[in-house]
Amino acid sequence: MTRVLVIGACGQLGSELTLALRKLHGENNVIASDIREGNIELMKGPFETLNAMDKEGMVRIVKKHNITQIYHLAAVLSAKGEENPGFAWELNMGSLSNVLEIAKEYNLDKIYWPSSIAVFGPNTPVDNTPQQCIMDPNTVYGITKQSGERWCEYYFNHYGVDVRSLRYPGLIGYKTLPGGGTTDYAVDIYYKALQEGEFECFLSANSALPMMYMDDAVKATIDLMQATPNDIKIRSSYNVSAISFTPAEIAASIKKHLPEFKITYKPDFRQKIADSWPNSINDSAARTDWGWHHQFDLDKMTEEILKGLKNMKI
Ligand code: AKB
Repeated sequence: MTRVLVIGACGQLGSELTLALRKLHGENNVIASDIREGNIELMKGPFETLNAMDKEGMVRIVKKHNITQIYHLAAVLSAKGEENPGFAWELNMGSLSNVLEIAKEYNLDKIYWPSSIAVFGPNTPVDNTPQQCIMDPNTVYGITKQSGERWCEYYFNHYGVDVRSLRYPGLIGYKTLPGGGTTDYAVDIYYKALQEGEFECFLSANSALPMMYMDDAVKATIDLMQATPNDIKIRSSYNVSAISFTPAEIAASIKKHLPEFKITYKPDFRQKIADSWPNSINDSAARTDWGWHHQFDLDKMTEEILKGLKNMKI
């Protein structure tokens, strides 16, 4: 029987992925865990308080719930990581090492760990960035994601741990707010458009970045984890892509619904991070190997988010 532990379940991705996993595997077979409690919906199912750096605590939960799969989502993101690089390294790498070691020691069936477009850097080809190319990340977050990819592949090659990973672009959902990322402006903009009718963007008008609506991110993750092991040809992390847009383009998409909406630009330190990342991603390996395809373009996503936020009375 599949018994899942989600680490970092109360974050932006975790809150939605955990609910989807509960639908798939059964409410009581998916244990959410985080350092703090999550929203009401998430807390309806099983929950354990866990600091991702606490290996003994993790082992205790794995044994208590007979866990067979771990989704390890806890991480310090790009912008936040630059405030305290030493801590970001410790948390991101230490927690991944704990999970991989536990998977090896307790013979777990499968592990999921997210990587990011932050593995790319200033010398990476910016358009249609290939799966394999120069990777010279210059944020601590990107360095941990690239090291993590190497570590995952190592555990697969040397110890047979069935670890799978995606290089997420900026993830855009509205149900739980993200924290500490460079792509987070693309979530905040929808809240500000409805609440204040205007938004000051910390990136410049023409900074194109790869992005993905949360429903597509959840689908990509579950599709990858459901694929048969032989179809997973890449054990570091797969490029996945959906849409790519600039702040000016997302503002134009919002204006179709809220014509009075105004955007201004005041780039800060996050501009440099955005400038070091690709504009768009080539994900042909994911599409060929396990059939990845996305469903949401920019306008469809805008429509969904504005409708959802209005229903939440934002
Ligand atoms: C961030 O902006 O740090 C993240 C990411 C692209 O991994 N959303």
